[in-house]
Amino acid sequence: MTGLFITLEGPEGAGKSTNRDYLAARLREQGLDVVLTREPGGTPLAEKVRELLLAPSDEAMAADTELLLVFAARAQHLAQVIRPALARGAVVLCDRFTDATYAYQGGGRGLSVARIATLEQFVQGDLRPDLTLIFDLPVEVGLARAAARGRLDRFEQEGQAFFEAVRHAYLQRAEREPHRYSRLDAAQSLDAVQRAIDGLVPGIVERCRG
Ligand code: T5A
Repeated sequence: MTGLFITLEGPEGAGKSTNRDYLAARLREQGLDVVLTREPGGTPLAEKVRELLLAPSDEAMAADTELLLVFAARAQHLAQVIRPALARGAVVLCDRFTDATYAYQGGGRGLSVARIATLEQFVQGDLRPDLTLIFDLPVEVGLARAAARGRLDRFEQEGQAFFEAVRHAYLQRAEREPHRYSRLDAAQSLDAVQRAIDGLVPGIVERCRG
């Protein structure tokens, strides 16, 4: 068995967390060791950084501060959770990872791809996800789902243009590297999305056992 690093990405309210749990259950049925985690966060310290990133505040956060906090949390998460799990042969299912940085800090905030790539290399070395599921849906549908949950976090308070840029950045990345990304139509019913996920399970199991 070799470890497999799978990330779930997409705009707000796309169904990443719901479907991460669904995929984990399907993979565990196949006898795989599955670790569920998320970003920003995934360790007690990284979860504290998450609170800083998501809490609305009177002091505007500079885009570079946001970028560095995201990667600081990621360094901790990699050291404590992701690398050890992959080393023991587990499947890591991570709700958001560095594609979110390219989408939100790159697409949304307008930071340069080169700057993000420098930090990516510094923090991750050569580690990249083996497979990334992109849950894609119109921005307004995702925001309506997120809003139905109640109080909006610091990112969810951004406007439509910000999230259109986030979505565009995700789709552009998926187009450039089609072998790593699998795009799912997240505007469909949850049942339909989960049937599509069922279709991915045999390939994932094969990669783990291969
Ligand atoms: N961030 C993160 C960065 O800026 N840079 C980074 O590098 C990283 C890693 C994290 C924030 O941090 C930012 C991006 C984010 O703004 P988060 O909580 O991880 O925040 O992300 P959110 O997208 O805000 O999480 P959500 O919980 O809103 O979205 P999910 O996980 O995609 O959606 P989920 O599964 O919680 O579903 C939302 C609701 O929709 C329903 C669910 O039941 C739930 O009620 N739903 C559906 N309803 C109908 N049809 C479907 N197909 C449905 N799928 C789900």
